[in-house]
Amino acid sequence: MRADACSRGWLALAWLLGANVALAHGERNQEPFLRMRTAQFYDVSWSTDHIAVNENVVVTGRFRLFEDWPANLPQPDRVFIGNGTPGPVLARVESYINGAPAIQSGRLQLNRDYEFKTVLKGRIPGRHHVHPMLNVEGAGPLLGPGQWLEVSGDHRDFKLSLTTIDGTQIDNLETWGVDTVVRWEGFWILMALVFVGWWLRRPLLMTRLRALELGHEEALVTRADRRFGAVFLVSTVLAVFGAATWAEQKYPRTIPLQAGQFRVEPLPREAQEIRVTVKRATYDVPGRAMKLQVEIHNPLDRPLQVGEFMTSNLRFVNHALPAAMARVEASYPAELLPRTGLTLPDSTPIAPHETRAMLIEATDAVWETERLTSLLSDPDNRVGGLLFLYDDAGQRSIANVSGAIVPVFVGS
Ligand SMILES: [Cu+2]
Repeated sequence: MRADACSRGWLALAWLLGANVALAHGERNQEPFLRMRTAQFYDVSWSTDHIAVNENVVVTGRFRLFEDWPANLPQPDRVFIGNGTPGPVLARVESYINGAPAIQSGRLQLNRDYEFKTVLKGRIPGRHHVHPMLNVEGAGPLLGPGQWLEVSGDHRDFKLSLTTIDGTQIDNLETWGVDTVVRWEGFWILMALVFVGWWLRRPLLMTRLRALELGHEEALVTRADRRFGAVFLVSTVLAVFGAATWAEQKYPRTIPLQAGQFRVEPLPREAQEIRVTVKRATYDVPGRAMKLQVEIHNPLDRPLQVGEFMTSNLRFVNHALPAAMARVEASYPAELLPRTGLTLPDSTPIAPHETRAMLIEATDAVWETERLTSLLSDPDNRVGGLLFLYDDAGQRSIANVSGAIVPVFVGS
């Protein structure tokens, strides 16, 4: 949510300055190493692009925690699945990782894949950018792709009703218990006012300083003051004790949500993992082209073809491969699907058990517009992403791609 708050600030500033801004919400401001080498989201889809207040949108997909996780980031020892939206415009009513409820945080493993599902309920009307998101303790929010969602209706109609495990019916969680909070806050504010008022009704500051200077400090605290102090102390302790007892009796069963951690097994590994070694990676600055010279070993008994290179939620798809094109969901945001896709100077299938050196090119202005070219000034200068390969039966395999990248400033 840090990114949200920050980008809202910038949006407000840009609006004040009369600038024409695109209404996304700050995902492009994250450093490239955070976006290219942490959580790699894929197969993400949104059940709809329009809901009314109180209706649900379901976001599903998978992510892989990248093998070449940045050394300067903490490991994903405590991870929480959420959603990246501009503020609490949706209420997350359900979340799952690999089918298990992901209400709590938990440890996830690097270089493994997980399936997620979140159910989000429309709360505040408007046009919102909705991302799946992983919060990794110490590393911050890691965003998946964002899709626009229209929420129509009236916020005043929003209702979050549920039945607790002890059978208590909660008509609307939004307002439930708020009266009690207001009453107690009011009580403590009153106590504070009485205490401060007691001392404020006297002559203040200069008079008291003068008394101190003359050595009359005893006159500053009277017997009545001491008695008041004692009564106040006792009544404060009694109020705290009484309130705790009252709450204990009214709500005898409470379960702290975040006290435990969830444990979930990652999805099974692919039977035979495909090894991709990056021999040389360059970014052609004037040509806006990422060129990866790789060596791919095909351990399978079927020929393989490169179908897609995915990094930072951008999908460079090989348009010549129907199996890869079929995997592009209709709901996937168009701005994250560069038009030229993936260029392969040598597109002949990699034969079973062959090791092939090949060039993969991803050329698009999106490197600039998504502000990924600043990776050239990242201290560790590494690029990362997933390579999707398909065999002749359309079966997909996913391989990690990572390596050091060198900028090329002069056109070749
Ligand atoms: Cu966004």
